[in-house]
Amino acid sequence: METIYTEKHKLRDAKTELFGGELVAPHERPSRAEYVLERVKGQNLGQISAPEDFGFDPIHAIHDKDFVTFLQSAWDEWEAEGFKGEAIPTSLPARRMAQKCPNFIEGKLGYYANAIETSISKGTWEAAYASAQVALTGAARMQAGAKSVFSLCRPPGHHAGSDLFGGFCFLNNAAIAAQSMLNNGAKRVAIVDVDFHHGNGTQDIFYDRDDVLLVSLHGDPMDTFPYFLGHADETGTGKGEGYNLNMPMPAGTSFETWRAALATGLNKVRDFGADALIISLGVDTFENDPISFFKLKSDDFSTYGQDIAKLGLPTHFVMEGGYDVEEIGINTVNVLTGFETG
Ligand code: Q9C
Ligand code: ZN
Repeated sequence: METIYTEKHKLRDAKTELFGGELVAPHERPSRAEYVLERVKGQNLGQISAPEDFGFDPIHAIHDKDFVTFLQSAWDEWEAEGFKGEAIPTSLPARRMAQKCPNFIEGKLGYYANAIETSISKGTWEAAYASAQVALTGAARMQAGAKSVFSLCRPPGHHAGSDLFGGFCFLNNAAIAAQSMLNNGAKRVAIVDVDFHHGNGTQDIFYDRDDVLLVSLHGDPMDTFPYFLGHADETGTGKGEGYNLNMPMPAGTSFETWRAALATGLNKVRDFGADALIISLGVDTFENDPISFFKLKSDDFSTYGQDIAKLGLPTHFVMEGGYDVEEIGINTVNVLTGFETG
């Protein structure tokens, strides 16, 4: 399987994440992608290629133009104010508050945030743009007939909505890849999000559509991030009704339970008649993940990679979360090699 990767991910190197009331070193750090890359090389997964540049059009096909402009200029605007720390909002438009975007950068940050752990730092935009281009290059490979491809995206994307950032995400790489496939001839694309956290951004983007099926397996949002979306009764709206399947699960969920949910999700994908499958591949379901509560072991990742292969669909793996940095290379590549042997 070919891997798409660029060193530009290293430009996303924030110093701070708001966690437990403290500013800590971010869980979403450059070494994550480097561990995965090393393992890809060590296991001879296949060729490693640099992304092509598809420009802004495929990004604007998913994201609001003003939001994209905001991401591009946020750090410069923040720095110009002389603030000492990294850019985080302090005031958010909560229930019943005006939806007008303010002029001042601190207000803009609040307007566009769906979570505030994620500081915007110098280089964040450049890395997020490159990450989207990695996913677009993966999509182009699929369109050219590849059976599978691995887009080693960083920063991740599934918490980013059309005009929202947060949860370590800025641009929704998987959604951008899905839309690009549709714009280039695919009729139906399924996204199966196996990251521990609910893909709230992806759900928001495709909620009223019947050409993208979203299946998400995740920690119950009553008990974990992102808290406000991801419940089982969110099934889609309008013509999108029935094209969103959430499977929230409780703390301590075993692989056996998780695998049964995956089987349900894969059956739904089969019935949907997808031309192509995108896996939002977060490996924070691992038992030792520092911010999650499922109990998957390293071998389980190989097993579910095989389960996915049994669908027989062209499959694009897009990297999302996973924070036990030492093990994420092993767990990620186990899914990919499991898929290849399945
Ligand atoms: N107490 C992804 O996996 N904060 N994002 C969690 C834990 C945010 C995760 C707080 C977690 C975001 C792509
Ligand atoms: Zn996650």
